[in-house]
Amino acid sequence: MASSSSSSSSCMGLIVVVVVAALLQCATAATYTVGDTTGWTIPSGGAQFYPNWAGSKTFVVGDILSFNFSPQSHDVATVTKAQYDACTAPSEGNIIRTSPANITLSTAGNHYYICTFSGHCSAGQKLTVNVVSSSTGNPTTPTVSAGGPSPPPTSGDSTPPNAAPSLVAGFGTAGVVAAVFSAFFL
Ligand SMILES: *[C@@H]1O[C@H](CO)[C@@H](O)[C@H](O)[C@H]1NC(C)=O
Ligand SMILES: [Cu+2]
Repeated sequence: MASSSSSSSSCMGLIVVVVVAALLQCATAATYTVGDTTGWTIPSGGAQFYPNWAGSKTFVVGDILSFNFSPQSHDVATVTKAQYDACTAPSEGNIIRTSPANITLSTAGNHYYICTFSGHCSAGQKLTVNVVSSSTGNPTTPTVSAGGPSPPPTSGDSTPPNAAPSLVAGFGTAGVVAAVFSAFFL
């Protein structure tokens, strides 16, 4: 009967949605070595070094920042905007002391990193990157009309702003595209 055919068809549609969504997520992932050959250090070129480095790039959800540094002299701390602005060290759980520190940019919005060694951040060893949800350059977090789950903050003051579930949101965007695709072709 038509019901069994319909059931099989919608199952195929779901598979297509998942596969297409996965492909769209993977297609744009890139790894960026922070500071390129300079690495992660007090920039001899001055405080504009890391803003200049980041400003020449477009970061997409899923991309990876690879910080190369000497662990005896530097670390990488994921911080809030307030901590970034004031060069305030976060709690220990947000500090990486091994190199390379590879950090996946899993949410859209602004992300902030500093070195917590005394004086380094204020001397320019600080990085902020603006992460967009897709390579088509939508800087705003897409609307999650399906009401995706919102993960609770891991800790009070250490959770960066814009901790929206953008991976879920990105999947949602891809899912909508795939759903339209499957509606037409299945
Ligand atoms: C970090 O990223 C670098 C550059 O892509 C890579 O060579 C290295 O293996 C990665 N390290 C870890 C622990 O993932
Ligand atoms: Cu440092």
